[in-house]
Amino acid sequence: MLRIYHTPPSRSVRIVWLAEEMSLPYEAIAVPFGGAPPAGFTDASPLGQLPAIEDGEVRMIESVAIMQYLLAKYGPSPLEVTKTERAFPDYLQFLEFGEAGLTAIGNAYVATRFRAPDDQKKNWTVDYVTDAMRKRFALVDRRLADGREFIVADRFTAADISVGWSVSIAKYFGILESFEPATQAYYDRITARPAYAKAIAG
Ligand SMILES: N[C@@H](CCC(=O)N[C@@H](CS)C(=O)NCC(=O)O)C(=O)O
Repeated sequence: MLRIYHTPPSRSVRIVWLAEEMSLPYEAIAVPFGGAPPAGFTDASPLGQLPAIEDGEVRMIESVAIMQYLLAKYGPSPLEVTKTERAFPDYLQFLEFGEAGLTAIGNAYVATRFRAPDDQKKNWTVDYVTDAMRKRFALVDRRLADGREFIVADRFTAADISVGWSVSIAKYFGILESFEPATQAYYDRITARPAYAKAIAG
């Protein structure tokens, strides 16, 4: 069975959320922050990061790649936009943008906020990262400003899981003081899904 190393609110939420949306059987294995890792975790996640999966002989890290793998292996699913659909380029862009554009840069913010000595918590780099993230989230605001319900393709897709987790974590860490109304409505809409509730509950 698919094993997902999962501790909310980390990026492993993306994987459990997708598995729930696809009704995939899986086992979630908790990885305590700062505690002893469970058996198998070090092999599955050489960088010690979440998420990681084991699926038979497959070991994977990188949340968006794992989503692509699960969709390809256990699909077809309407959560994926295929190359014959007009929204295919937008789908690829926002699927990747959720991690590469929106949140990868945020690791420096989180690490500095929680691990840096007090006198180094406020510095030029933190201000730069915060400003860069706000600019990147403004692209999500602009995308949603026309009233669309979902980020691409007029339906809920894996791109919403990718971007949606990023929006939720920006709220969690208070990186954005408030959302634009369209982004707030988007956040409310996608986090009301039962699959998200299951994933964030752990
Ligand atoms: N690009 C990776 C990032 C993984 C990542 O940074 N995960 C965080 C949790 S959300 C983590 O494990 N941080 C602890 C660390 O880097 O030591 C992905 O999308 O899976």
